Amino acid sequence: MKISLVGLSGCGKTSIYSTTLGGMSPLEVKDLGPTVMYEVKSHNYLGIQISLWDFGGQAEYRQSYLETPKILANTSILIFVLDLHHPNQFELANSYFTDVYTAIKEQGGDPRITLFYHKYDTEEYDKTLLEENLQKAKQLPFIIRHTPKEYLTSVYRQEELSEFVKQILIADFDDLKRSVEGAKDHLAKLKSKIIVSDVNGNVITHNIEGFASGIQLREDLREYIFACNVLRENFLASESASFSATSEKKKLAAHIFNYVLTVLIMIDEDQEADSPDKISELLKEMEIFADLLIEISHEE
Ligand SMILES: Nc1nc2c(ncn2[C@@H]2O[C@H](COP(=O)(O)OP(=O)(O)O)[C@@H](O)[C@H]2O)c(=O)[nH]1
Ligand SMILES: [Mg+2]
Repeated sequence: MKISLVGLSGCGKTSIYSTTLGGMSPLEVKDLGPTVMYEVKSHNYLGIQISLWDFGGQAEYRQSYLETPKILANTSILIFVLDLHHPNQFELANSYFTDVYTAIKEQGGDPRITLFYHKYDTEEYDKTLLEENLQKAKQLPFIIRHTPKEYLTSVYRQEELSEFVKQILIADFDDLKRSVEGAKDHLAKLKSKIIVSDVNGNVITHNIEGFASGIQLREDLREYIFACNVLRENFLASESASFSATSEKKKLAAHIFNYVLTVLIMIDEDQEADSPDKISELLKEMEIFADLLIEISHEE
């Protein structure tokens, strides 16, 4: 699935990628250099193979995409990023969108259009002005004409931004959406700290306050899951496996289902425990979820 991230230079495209799928924090993206031409990043997300094309937005590159529109072909999802801190560029953004969209159409594509009203924050920006700009942006002809799915985004609300990106990635997969919602509901009812992710370390959902920021799992936990997965594959030679670690008062269990899905359960003995029934119910549900992921990756 090809996702094209498009917008004028400096509107925040690379930052959006980096703070969601790229595993960086908002502070780390402050001094990103401009993207030269375009960069393609590949991701396996819940069994779906995604290639995310970050199209550098400087004038010379914009010109070259339109001269070689083939590079825009096969876009399934077009994410257009509009910088709310630069209203003087709205008109230019409007015509850039129109040119890119026309080029994709001419290549036979029919992308789903998503719009990010980006930098919706008051980081070095005035609140009143921001709201004014938003109202002005909503009147842009391309937005009125195409009625894209809209999001108010900021890298400074990283968890929310990641949630939006996740929604966009799975929007075409109804069963998958239901399973993700199901997992969320389950976790909300449990007292143990739980993270559901895929074996590549993409967080699907968790119930730990203040834990996750981007889509990528924290590095130490990601490495732990990789290690467990290598053991499952090469030593146990099974589709699914469980691993556990205990110290005096803490217990950590990693369950891997059907090659793809992992459930990390962290139990602190000082805290009230969940009944074993509830935990095994969750694990059964996640096993079904894993089957679905396998189906999807075979369809893709
Ligand atoms: N205030 C604010 N600044 C942002 C946000 N996202 C990106 N930026 C800043 O905008 C500048 C350009 O970002 P970059 O990702 O390189 O833009 P690109 O050219 O579209 O890839 C950088 O200084 C970022 O720190 C945001 O959500 N809010
Ligand atoms: Mg860039």
